[in-house]
Amino acid sequence: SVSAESMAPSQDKDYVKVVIPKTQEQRKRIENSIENNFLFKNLDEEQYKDVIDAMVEKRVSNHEQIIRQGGIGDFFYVVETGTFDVYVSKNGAPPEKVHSYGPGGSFGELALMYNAPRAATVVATSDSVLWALDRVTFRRILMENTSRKRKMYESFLEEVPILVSLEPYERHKIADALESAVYEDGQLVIKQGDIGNNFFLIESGEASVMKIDEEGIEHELPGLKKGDYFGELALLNNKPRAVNIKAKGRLKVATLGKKAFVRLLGPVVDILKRNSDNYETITRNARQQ
Ligand code: 1OR
Repeated sequence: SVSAESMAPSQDKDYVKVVIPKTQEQRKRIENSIENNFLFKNLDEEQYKDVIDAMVEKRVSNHEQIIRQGGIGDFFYVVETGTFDVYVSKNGAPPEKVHSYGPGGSFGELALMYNAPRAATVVATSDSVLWALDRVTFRRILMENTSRKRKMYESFLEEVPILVSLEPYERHKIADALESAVYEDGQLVIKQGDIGNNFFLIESGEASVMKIDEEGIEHELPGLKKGDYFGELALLNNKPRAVNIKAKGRLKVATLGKKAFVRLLGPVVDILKRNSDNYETITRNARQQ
């Protein structure tokens, strides 16, 4: 379990900033590596500079072990180039591969956030370049945002039916990437025919679903409620939005961009596709009414 104390970001300003001298070229490479990483979103200018100042370049060879399950957490890592596999051994059983990372990925935050032993072993599967951030700087700058978001979405994501089959850690990664948005009664969330860029989960409220047929006649389809999702179809099939979706009363949604959707919902894509087969039946039934 996680004690409140270990989660509290340090309040005192009584720290010495870590500054590892680096070239302009190295700074540029760090910026590119963290550009699409959600843990680095919403940093102010000073925090952003402090993080880059503190990072250390680490070149590793194929097969090199970066983190050992059970070990002590010292650094958080961002991948600039190369690939890594993650292994977990449960109750002394042989380690199983559970995940892999490529450029832009990051790992090693759990032990630093929770003052816990390393939860997995991470091994390079090619010659690679990493940027390592020390524990103190990680906790001072990156932890607050990360743990706030993971906590905020945790209980909600546990109750989303499509996500129940995921590991808790996979839901944490989804939480890192989610952004909430609010729509007022009657506001259009998705417009039929538009290009799709986002996936939506309903945090609270309801949405109505309307399909306009070839003759321009609007048909009402079954509505959506808390825990339901929408917007996946255009992302799965690269097709225009198939329906109009409107807020029915105040609607709060959590959204994922397309890239994050593909990366994080990979394990449930088959379920999403299977479920979407039902849409045709639903649409047909609605037309017959
Ligand atoms: P850490 O500090 O514990 C190992 O060091 C890192 O591997 C860990 O932080 C995560 O950043 C990363 N479970 C736990 N840690 C994982 C997992 C994981 N995948 C990557 N890491 N999974 C659950 C396995 C039962 C895999 C989920 C896809």
